[in-house]
Amino acid sequence: IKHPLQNRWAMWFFKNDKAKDWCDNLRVITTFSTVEDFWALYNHIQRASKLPSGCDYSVFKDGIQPMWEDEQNKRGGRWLVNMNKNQRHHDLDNVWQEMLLCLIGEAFEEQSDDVCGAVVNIRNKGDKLGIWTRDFNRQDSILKIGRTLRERMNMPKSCIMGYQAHVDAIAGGRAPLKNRFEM
Ligand code: M7G
Repeated sequence: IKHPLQNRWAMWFFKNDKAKDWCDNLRVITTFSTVEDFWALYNHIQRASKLPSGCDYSVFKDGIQPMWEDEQNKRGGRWLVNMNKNQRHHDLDNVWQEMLLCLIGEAFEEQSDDVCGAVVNIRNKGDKLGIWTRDFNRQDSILKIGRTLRERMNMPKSCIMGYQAHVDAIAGGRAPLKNRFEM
């Protein structure tokens, strides 16, 4: 018998094809709801660090699309972890794996309900990891999630994480997004 997870999750892949709309480049790979099915999937697919630049993996609760516009995301935001270029080789896959284990293992405990999913962006300018939560007004919950993340990922104190609201991303503009919270 397989070990059930608390939630069913969907894993998504994004491949940057500039000829298409952003949404049309996003595909579900599969869903899973047991520990064994997660590892079967994880071990079968390409490591994040081996993806071409411009690609993303996302893992979201089943029913939530990994986009700002989803009903469960539109009032939310993300904790963003920026990686520098030489971290792709050493750290990226480990940090992403730890993020996924936090997610599917419900490491955020009472805050788990606030968590929608996680994203890794492979980018030449620097890879990014994010945990998306459903409401940027829920400060206490967001800060607890941030604290758990920092501990579990063993992030050095020198590494600052920012929380950005999706509404700010949608509003766009050329200026860098302001952080609603930092830690
Ligand atoms: P990115 O892939 O998050 O980061 O956003 P990057 O700038 O490092 O590549 C790149 C662009 O993709 C954004 O400026 C948007 O045009 C588009 N995009 C990204 N996301 C996450 C969304 C989304 O959730 N919804 C929509 N409509 N577009 C998005």
